[in-house]
Amino acid sequence: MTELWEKLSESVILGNTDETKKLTQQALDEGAQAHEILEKGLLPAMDVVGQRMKSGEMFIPEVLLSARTMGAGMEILRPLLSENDADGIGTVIMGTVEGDLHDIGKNLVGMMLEGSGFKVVDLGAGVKPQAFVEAVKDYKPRIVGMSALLTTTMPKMKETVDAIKEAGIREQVKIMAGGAPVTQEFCDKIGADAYGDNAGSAVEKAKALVNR
Ligand code: B1M
Repeated sequence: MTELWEKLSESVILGNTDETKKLTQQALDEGAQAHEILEKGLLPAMDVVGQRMKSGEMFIPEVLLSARTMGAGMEILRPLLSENDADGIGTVIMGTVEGDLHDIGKNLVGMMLEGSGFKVVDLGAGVKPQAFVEAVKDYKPRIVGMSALLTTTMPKMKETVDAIKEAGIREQVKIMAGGAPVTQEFCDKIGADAYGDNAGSAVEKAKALVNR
């Protein structure tokens, strides 16, 4: 399947949505698992896009197109990643923190959590600390999940933890954080309960937080 993974990655990098959908479906038809398609075809594309963005070979509109194309592939996989979502082992509210629009990783973690039995309430991207607080009050989740992709928005994670403390509801929820620049050390420093390195580890950590 190596050639198919390469073609799939290339179609995401080029922002060719129709081709990405077609190749994702083809991989499924040929027997690939949803997580395999993500790991071997879709995610490596975003690494290349990141490198090209950094080196100035790709600009924001092209990166955005690739991100949307990646989303189109992920949508085909969503029902397969979320197929055992029946029992609901707890609610997780998920959001990318204020000032940060990157939502692909958050969406992926959300899908994987749904697939593991959590109910996920997605607050979207650019979520203010106070909006997390209101959502905790409204949805009474067991876990608050924060994502950040920019070093400049990481401090918003601490502000969010502090806002939850100030609202007097810190004891009601566990807090998990992740995103490319986030580390275990950072999570410890801001007072989060868990750190997810990737979507798989996020699921493991979330389950541990609710004793599953
Ligand atoms: Co942005 N961007 N971007 N970008 N972008 C990065 C993050 C960057 C590293 C690129 C680079 O320079 N190499 C860089 C950040 C540098 C830094 O802060 N140190 C960067 C920059 C600078 C910017 C802008 C400032 C560019 C500009 O305008 N000059 C701007 C900021 C806009 C804003 O947010 N205010 C910007 C904009 C954009 C786009 C809008 C064009 C687009 C986002 C589209 C979208 O998300 N809808 C975009 C993209 C696509 C990227 C890259 C290329 C890819 C990010 C991605 O989706 N990765 C990225 C480079 C890179 O990371 N390679 C880059 C795939 C995704 C599955 O991974 O999100 O890490 P990730 O999620 C992982 C884990 O981190 C973890 O699990 C996920 C799955 O394994 N995880 C969690 C994530 N959240 C978690 C939560 C958890 C647990 C685990 O618990 C709750």
